[in-house]
Amino acid sequence: MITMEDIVREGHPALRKVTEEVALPASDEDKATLEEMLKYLKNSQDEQVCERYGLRPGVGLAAPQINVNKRMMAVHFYDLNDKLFSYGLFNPRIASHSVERTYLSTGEGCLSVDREVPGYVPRYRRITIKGTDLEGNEVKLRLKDFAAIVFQHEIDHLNGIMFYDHIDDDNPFKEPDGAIAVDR
Ligand code: LHY
Ligand code: NI
Repeated sequence: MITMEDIVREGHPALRKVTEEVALPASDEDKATLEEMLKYLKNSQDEQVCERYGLRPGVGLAAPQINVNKRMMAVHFYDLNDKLFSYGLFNPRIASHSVERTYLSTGEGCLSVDREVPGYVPRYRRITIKGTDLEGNEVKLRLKDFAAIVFQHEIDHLNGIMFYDHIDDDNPFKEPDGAIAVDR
């Protein structure tokens, strides 16, 4: 199973690479890796497993974070309406997005960053994601607010981008133009 020992931290070159497209249909090995990533998220949200293995709770994970240079990401969380978003995706991409922005009022964190980085991270408020799920189905997801933020955070990892790259250095808590805050 994936534990915090497998998760690379800030400064590791894997986090700054643009990852490679996954050849589809996915190999058994790629599928197994992605399933493990999704399993990490579920484990990290299970109080007992989390405690026992010293996991840091997470809602999203991207392959470069376990030093795998491929376009794969997993998410597992409930949104404000208790709707479950649980996916392992190959080659996810933003097919379209709103002009309107959003940001998490608490700022963002990252399983690969062992410090707090204060500031607002501007994100698109609505996005449409296209990708391929663990069963090999092409999926199209329309996401907004918190769900949109998490997917954008993970897709950024596939392009070597960290959340704090988006924070305004001079004024970290500047309200992004035309943005609505999300509380989670
Ligand atoms: N995981 C973060 C986590 O806490 C994702 C995240 C995204 C947190 C947006 C807060 C806001 O689950 C990762 O760092 N994955 O890359
Ligand atoms: Ni992250």
